[in-house]
Amino acid sequence: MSAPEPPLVGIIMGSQSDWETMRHAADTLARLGVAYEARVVSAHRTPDEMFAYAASAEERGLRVIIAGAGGAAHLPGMTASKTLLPVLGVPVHSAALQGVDSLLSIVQMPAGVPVATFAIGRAGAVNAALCAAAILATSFAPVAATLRAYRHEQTDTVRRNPVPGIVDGRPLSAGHADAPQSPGAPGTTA
Ligand code: RP5
Repeated sequence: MSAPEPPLVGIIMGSQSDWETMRHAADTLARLGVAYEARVVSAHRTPDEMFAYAASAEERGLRVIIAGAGGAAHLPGMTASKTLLPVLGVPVHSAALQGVDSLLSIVQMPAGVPVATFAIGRAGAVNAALCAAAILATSFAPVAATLRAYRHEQTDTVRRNPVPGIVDGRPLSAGHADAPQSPGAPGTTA
């Protein structure tokens, strides 16, 4: 049995409640064969752990950090302040303001410490993982190959299903639980 690969991507989130969103980043990295770790570290509930995580990330071998948070979402920016690694921020949907608060908190970093910001919710989590893979693909040829295959599969899925409401020969009603949210994306019927 071979030793598990050291993680290249760190997925962090401010609360256990964020996992429902952030698991889509984990699923996407797993599908692409990218080794990752996932942790709950909160900027305001466990600031010491958050600082230690960010400060040690580079020397532990991580190449990219994906940080998800909701509400007054300062985790991505605070993490970015303690590392030179690229930080990809995912705004988690919030009950009070539907994630617009999370989005604005993450995207409006003042000049000097960047956080790449993605869409609210699942789409942002999936795309943050794809972007992390694209960053890694510049150094790791196998990741580039897997990412290219993922794109081709996504394209093929759309071409194979040109009739609205019919996916792989099966009728799907709008809003049906099995309806694909985006062709080729993890966790869909594509
Ligand atoms: C943030 O507060 C977390 O990122 C989460 O999205 C939000 C709510 O956290 P819980 O009250 O559900 O733990 O820190």
